[in-house]
Amino acid sequence: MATTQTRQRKDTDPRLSDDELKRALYLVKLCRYFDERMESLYRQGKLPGAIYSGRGQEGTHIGVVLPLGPEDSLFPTHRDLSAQIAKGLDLKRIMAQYWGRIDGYTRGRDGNSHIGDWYGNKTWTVMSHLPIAYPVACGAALAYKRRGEPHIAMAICGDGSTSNGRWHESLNMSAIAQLPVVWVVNNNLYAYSAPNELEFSVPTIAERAAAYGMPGVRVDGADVLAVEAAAREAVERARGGGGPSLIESVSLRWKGHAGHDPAKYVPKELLEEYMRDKDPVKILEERLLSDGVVDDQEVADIQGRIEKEFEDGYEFAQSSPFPEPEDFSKGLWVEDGYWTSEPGRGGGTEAS
Ligand SMILES: Cc1ncc(C[n+]2csc(CCOP(=O)(O)OP(=O)(O)O)c2C)c(N)n1
Ligand SMILES: [Mg+2]
Repeated sequence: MATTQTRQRKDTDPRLSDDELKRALYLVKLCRYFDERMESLYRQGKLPGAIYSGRGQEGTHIGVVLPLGPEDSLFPTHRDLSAQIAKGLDLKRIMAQYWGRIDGYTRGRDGNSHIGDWYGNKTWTVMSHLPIAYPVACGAALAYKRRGEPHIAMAICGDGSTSNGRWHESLNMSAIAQLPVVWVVNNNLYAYSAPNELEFSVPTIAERAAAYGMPGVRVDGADVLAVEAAAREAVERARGGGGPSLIESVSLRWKGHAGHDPAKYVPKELLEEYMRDKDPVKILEERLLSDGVVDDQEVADIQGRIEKEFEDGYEFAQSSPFPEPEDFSKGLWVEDGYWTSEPGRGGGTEAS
C-alpha cells in the first residue's frame, strides 16, 4: 500500500538525510540477501570455488564505507565483500567473477573472492596473505600525503590478522608519518576456530591504538549508524591532517570460516544471542520503520529491487563466456588506461 501522507521523521540520526538512511538500509539488505543466495547456490553445488560469508557483519561493512568518497580507497580482506559492494563494486561483475567468466573482475582468472576494482572505484583487490592490505593502504596514504591529494585510505582486517607483524608495522608507520588512513578491525570474535582469548591478551583491540599514538574506538557492529558515526569521525580526522585512527567494530561471524566449515566450535548460545539480539539488518530496519524514515511498502520495494538485481546478476554471469586459454597472458599491465600483455607494447583492451 503506497502512502501519500507526509511522515514525521523522528530524530533517527540528525547527521544523515532520509536518502542516506534509506541507502544504508538498501545496502545492508542487499548484502544479506546476496550472502544468503550465494550460500544457497554453493550448497546446491551450483557455485564453484569458495565462499566466505560475512553474514551478521553488515553493520561493520556498510557503516565504515558510508563516509568514504569516490576517490578514497578501500583495502579489504577475504570477508569484506559487503564493504566492497557498498564502495561500488558491480553485482553482475562479482557474480561473473565467482563463475570464472571474462566479465568478472579478474577476467576469468579466478572464480573466487580475490576481487577489486582499483581503476573503477578505488577498491584494492583482496589478497590472501593477512593482513597484506594494511601495508599497501599505508603506501597509498603516504602517496596521498606526499602528492597533497585530499584522499584517504581505509583498510579492513579481522581480529586474527592483528597478531601478524604487518599489522603492527602499518599502524606504527602511519602514526609516525601522520598518514591519512583509517584502520578498521572487523572483530567477529573468531579467527577460523581461534576465539579472541587465544589471539590477544588485552581486553580490546581498540586500546592497542594508544601504543602507537593514535585514537582507538570500539563500536557495536550491530549498529550500522554507530559504526558510521565512528568511521566518519576517523575519516574527517584523516582528511583534515589529523593522522590515523583505529576502529574495532565487534560482531560475530554467523557462518563458518568458509562454506566448508560448520563452525561447531562456536557456542550455540553465543550464536543464538547474536542472531536474536544483534542482527544489524533487523536493527536498522526496525529503527527506520519506527522513526518513520521508511514504511512497510518502501521496505518491500527495496527488497523487490534487491531480488531483481540478484536475478539480473545471475543471468549476466551465466551468459558471460569463459576466457580463451590464449587470453591468460593478456591484461597483466595497465598503460594509459589500457590493459596490455607486456609493458611498452601498448594496445589491448580498455582497463576497467
Ligand atoms: C599470513 C596468513 N596466515 C594465515 C592465513 C590463513 N588464514 C586465512 S583466513 C584466516 C583467519 C583469519 O581470521 P581473522 O583475521 O579474524 O578474519 P575472519 O576470517 O574472522 O574474518 C587464516 C588463519 C593467511 N591467509 N595469511
Ligand atoms: Mg575474525
